[in-house]
Amino acid sequence: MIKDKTAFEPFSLEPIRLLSPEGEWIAPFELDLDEATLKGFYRDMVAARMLDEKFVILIRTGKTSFIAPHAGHEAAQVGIAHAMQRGHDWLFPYYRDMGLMVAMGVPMVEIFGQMLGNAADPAKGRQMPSHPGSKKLNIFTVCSAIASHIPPAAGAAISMKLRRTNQVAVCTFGDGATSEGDWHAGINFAAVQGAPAVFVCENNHYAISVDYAHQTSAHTIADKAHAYGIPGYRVDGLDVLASYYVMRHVIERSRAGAGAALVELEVYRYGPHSSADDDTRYRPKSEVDAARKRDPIARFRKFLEQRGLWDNVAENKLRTQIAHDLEAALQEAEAAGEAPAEWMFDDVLSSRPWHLEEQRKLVLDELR
Ligand SMILES: Cc1ncc(C[n+]2csc(CCOP(=O)(O)OP(=O)(O)O)c2C)c(N)n1
Repeated sequence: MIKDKTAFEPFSLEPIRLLSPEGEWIAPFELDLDEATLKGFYRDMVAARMLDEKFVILIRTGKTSFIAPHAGHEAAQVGIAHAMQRGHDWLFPYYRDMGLMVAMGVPMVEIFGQMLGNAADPAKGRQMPSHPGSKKLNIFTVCSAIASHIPPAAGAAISMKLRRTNQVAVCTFGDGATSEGDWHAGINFAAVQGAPAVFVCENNHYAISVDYAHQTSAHTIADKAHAYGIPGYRVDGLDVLASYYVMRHVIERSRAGAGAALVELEVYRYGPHSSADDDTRYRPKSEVDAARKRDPIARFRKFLEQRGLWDNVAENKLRTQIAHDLEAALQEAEAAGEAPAEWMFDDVLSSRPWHLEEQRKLVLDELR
């Protein structure tokens, strides 16, 4: 039972939901978000979706080599970002979080630079595409190895507690990650240390072709929190307001000293696992079509329309603006050109030892 926005109950049988599938506000407490904030959520969700569509063009035209579609995860990702103190708290994301990057405020030029791996890439072209990070915004760089970022998130949170920085570490991952040893070790450590860490599963029910029933016999991912003595919240991740309010409650409870928590945001991934996957091999098209009818963006739009905050004119204006911004950012990123080859030797060690110096010289001579 939900009593109010500061008292969500963990381990609910049904996912916590504040918006009906038709976009009606069904929470037993007053909405306390102003018009600009609500429209900001919607703008970020639409931008995330349009970015996902743009990535498909990038892969089909050979401009990038890897994408991990995030369409279907927008409500969850926008809810997570807006519940954080962005730039103060730390985010430990995973590769499907490009919509989360948009909502965190990572500049689009940096996002495209990362996808192109060129001179516009803050990671200097040394990462796999769809593996962003941001030093400025306290976003830990994505690592491909599933769940390998859980122990670093736990460590950062323990450090925040010891140093009394008033920060929270928010760490995201998929349902498959919860079967990894790193996941259990990291969460146990954060829990036992009472660290301000919020672990967030974007449960899209598949780990590539492995469906939920073959992944775990746990009834829900949130239930796994029982093992570590921390609360586990199960949330409708297609509902941006439920995602936001529960995340805000859980983040602020951690910040106030109540320790770690686990949140499960139930979503659906509309696209294949990645550009290297054919999802028609393991899930019926009818399942994807049915999921598309529960689109988180359409649902939130209905909510805004019912409150007189949105219409077709606003929708067209928004989409035109985002399309323009995305194209401008992509062109700016492309214009940056290739990442200089010698960048691969930068920032590896605090000073370059003789053998790296020698290799750097070899590369430069070769290029000349
Ligand atoms: C340690 C490790 N094992 C296997 C892989 C290969 N792999 C890449 S993504 C993935 C599935 C992860 O699924 P999930 O955690 O549910 O996240 P999703 O991609 O569904 O969002 C696997 C097995 C990997 N990257 N790292």
